[in-house]
Amino acid sequence: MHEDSEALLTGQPQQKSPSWHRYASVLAKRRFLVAACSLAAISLLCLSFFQSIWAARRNTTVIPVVEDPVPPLVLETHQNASAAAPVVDPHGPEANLAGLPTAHFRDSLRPDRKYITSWISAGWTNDVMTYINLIYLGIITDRIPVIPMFTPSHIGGAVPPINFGQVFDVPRLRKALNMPILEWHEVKDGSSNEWDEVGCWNTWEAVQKNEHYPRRSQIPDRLKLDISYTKAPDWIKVIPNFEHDLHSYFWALAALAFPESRAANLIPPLESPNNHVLLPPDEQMLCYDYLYYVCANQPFEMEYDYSPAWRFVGQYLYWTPTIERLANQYVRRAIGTAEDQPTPPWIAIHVRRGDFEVFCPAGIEGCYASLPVMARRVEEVKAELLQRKGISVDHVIMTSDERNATWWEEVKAQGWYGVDHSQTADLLGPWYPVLIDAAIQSLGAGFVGTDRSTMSMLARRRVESWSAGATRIFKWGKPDSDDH
Ligand SMILES: Nc1nc2c(ncn2[C@@H]2O[C@H](COP(=O)(O)OP(=O)(O)OP(=O)(O)O)[C@@H](O)[C@H]2O)c(=O)[nH]1
Ligand SMILES: *[C@@H]1O[C@H](CO)[C@@H](O)[C@H](O)[C@H]1NC(C)=O
Ligand SMILES: *[C@@H]1O[C@H](CO)[C@@H](O)[C@H](O)[C@H]1NC(C)=O
Repeated sequence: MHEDSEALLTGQPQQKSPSWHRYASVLAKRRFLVAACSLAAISLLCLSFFQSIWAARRNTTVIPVVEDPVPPLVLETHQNASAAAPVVDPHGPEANLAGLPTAHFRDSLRPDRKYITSWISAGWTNDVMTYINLIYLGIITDRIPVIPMFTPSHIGGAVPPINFGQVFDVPRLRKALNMPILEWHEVKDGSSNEWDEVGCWNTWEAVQKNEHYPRRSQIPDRLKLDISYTKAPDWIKVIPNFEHDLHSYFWALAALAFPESRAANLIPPLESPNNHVLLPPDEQMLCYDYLYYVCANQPFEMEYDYSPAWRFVGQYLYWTPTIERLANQYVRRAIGTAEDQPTPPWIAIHVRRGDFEVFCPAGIEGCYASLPVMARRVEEVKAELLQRKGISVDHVIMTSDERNATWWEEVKAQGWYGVDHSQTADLLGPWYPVLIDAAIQSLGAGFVGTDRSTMSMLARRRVESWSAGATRIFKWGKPDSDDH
């Protein structure tokens, strides 16, 4: 399900010159560095010197805004800091940024690289999809995606954000896509109190007419970005003038990343909220307000087999080894497997409830799918796994945002297991119940999920892409919605 936004912004355009001097001095500093390093014979030494500083710093850096909870349940540690010389990933920050994170983001950028970024503004699953779209747009514009953090939504607004790389395996993604992918905390120092002025495209006002401002997001404030927005042309919108859809085309947005279409579509920008500057869309750190509603062919296409964002990006976005290990650990505990035994294969169910009540105007009685209906879908999945892959799966794990204890008793009466999250938030942090559940949903041999839930949709796609698993999505809304 997608959500919509809030609040207001106004501002009369007024001409002010951008602060080029700052950029020029960065360039000058960088030229000095480059000159120093290129004294032919010592250049290699320079490189390894910076790499070793980098490696040393990376092993000790604490990012104040987003702390990495060290899960006490984790058995293996990460890297051995004093182990052999670091191998530089050509797609990582060392090779694609000027150095360590800086107080102003521009000081980190390499003049010979182009970057792309965007913000999030919905529930966590939608935010994952939005970052998938950002990376796909990076592919087709030949730019390096710079991914911000995840900000809390359903888990409570006061919860600190979590870095993208604490959830998803970024090194593995870079390798699979064979391209550089960066995170904002690698570019701008998380403890910086410095604001950066930047020009971005405002897509929101080109796809809808109700909100007279760019899409709202917590991210620009978190990153201390003071943004002057330029409204994107109306032709980015998939269904012209149609108020009930908000999508734009990937390639329409991509066109704006290139000099000719950019120049042809420049109009007076909106003033930035802090310093009241007017800036055209940045050419080095290209940015768009919001990329959730973007498609290649039709709205909400990540559901469909051909979805390029899923095929070229989403399916390669694996959980970090830590998340994956936690998911296995929680499954073993749920079904009573000893810690030192391999996790047996399982079928996960995702029942999305919570705010889905709004789809049940006549009350939830008979609106949600019943457990016997889900049980039939589970039996279909078991039968398909046996027939198609010759595996017989006995364990069924329920994940849900439902809190009704009576309902959970009925779940257990089906012979299914629940995941015990009574300690999870306290031990690991408030992000972890949903992260672990999402991983459990996606790492099984089969999956049964809720129609209209993007969390279920991503789990289904992952099970299909990662394990060629068997999946079913149950419908709901009427007593007989999925009663077959
Ligand atoms: N722990 C846990 N939380 C869940 C589960 N299902 C839903 N939630 C919570 O409810 C939120 C709803 O999903 P979001 O991903 O935030 O919202 P969304 O992107 O609109 O996703 P859908 O509403 O499912 O389409 C999740 O982020 C969780 O916080 C679940 O199975 N386990
Ligand atoms: C890390 O690696 C070094 C060198 O290989 C070794 O001497 C040291 O014992 C290792 N430390 C840990 C904690 O594994
Ligand atoms: C809790 O679930 C039970 C069984 O599904 C249901 O009968 C009951 O009405 C629910 N209670 C609430 C408060 O929704």
